[in-house]
Amino acid sequence: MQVKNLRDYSMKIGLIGCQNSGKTTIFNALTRSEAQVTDFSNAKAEPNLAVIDVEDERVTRLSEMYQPRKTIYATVEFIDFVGVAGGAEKQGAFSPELLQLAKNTDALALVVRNFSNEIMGAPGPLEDVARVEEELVFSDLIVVENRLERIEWENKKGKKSNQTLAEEALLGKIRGQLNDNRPIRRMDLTEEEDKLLKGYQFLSRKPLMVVLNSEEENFGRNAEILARLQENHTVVEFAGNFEMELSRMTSDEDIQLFMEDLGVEESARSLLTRTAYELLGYISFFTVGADEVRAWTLRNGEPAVAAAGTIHSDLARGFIRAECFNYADLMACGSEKGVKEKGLLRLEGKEYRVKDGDILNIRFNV
Ligand SMILES: Nc1nc2c(ncn2[C@@H]2O[C@H](COP(=O)(O)OP(=O)(O)OP(=O)(O)O)[C@@H](O)[C@H]2O)c(=O)[nH]1
Ligand SMILES: [Mg+2]
Repeated sequence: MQVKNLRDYSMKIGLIGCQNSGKTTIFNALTRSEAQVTDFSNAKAEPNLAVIDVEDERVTRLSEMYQPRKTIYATVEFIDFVGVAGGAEKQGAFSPELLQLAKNTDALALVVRNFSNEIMGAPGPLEDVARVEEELVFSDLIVVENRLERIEWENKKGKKSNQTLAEEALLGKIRGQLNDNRPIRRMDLTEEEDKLLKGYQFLSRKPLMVVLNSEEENFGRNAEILARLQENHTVVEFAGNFEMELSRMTSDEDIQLFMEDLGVEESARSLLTRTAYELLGYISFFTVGADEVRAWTLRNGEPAVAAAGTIHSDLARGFIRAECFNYADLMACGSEKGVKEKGLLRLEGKEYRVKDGDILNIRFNV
């Protein structure tokens, strides 16, 4: 995966799917927005955008403990795209502008309709997933073909370099994969190959999860469809309409009752962001103090010096040690003092692999 600096970073998740699959409904539920939901497909080409805090109870509890002046949650941005048309309208399922936006996302959430609708008829979630995947593959195929043509033209002019030869070979391999209707996501690419693809933002390479948008009446009774979808994808199930109504409710007690009633254990917002973190291999670490309690995002497996760099480049440059304890230990001991007394405060070096829930204080000198 491409390395990017996660400082001031907001994870971007694009909601894509066929027309009328409930993307805007789910977007509203996730972001407590009131974007227009229609039965007829939206001619409006502009996607809806919203940035929300990542619900993380740990940040809330840390904030209660430290009473800081500022509490900063990680954020996630949702982008609600126009639906992918089927049949004859298929050409240009993604307009150039949409394509550009979709390319800048970190992950895609493919919303599939699992409710009947007067206009669209009975749902076909498996077919819809296949159709949208095809659309992603098709969009990448165009990019690959164009680039290969360009390379060939340059080759003819005698501009061969080892770099372009390697790129040509790799793109040829990818083209074969795409022609077999297989997303690039499923290819095992070497580090070398990954580097060659740095300038590309292939849609079928984006981490993707499927959101099965079920009718309230059927929610929780779709084991068979879920199992089929899970053969190839990470899947979550929502009852979109229900979630949208839930997001408009203000009483925590009512929300709890409604959720219990339908057998929903976790809010859509929390489930989706948590799944995205897992899909992307992201973890959270925290910084705490009287001034600020803050959640930061890091890729799983990254060392303490990278965590320091996420906070500020100076902290990475002048890194001495990381004072480190874990959120779970803090909660068990009741205070930072308790953590120290139990000997659970550690001093870690640059190479220490940061774990989800670590609380770090970077000692540095520049
Ligand atoms: N029964 C039922 N209807 C839903 C659900 N989610 C969405 N709908 C309905 O499906 C229709 C389309 O919903 P939208 O959220 O606008 O769908 P969309 O995917 O954004 O549609 P486009 O942007 O036009 O592609 C509306 O009439 C919604 O009320 C659901 O969970 N259950
Ligand atoms: Mg919509």
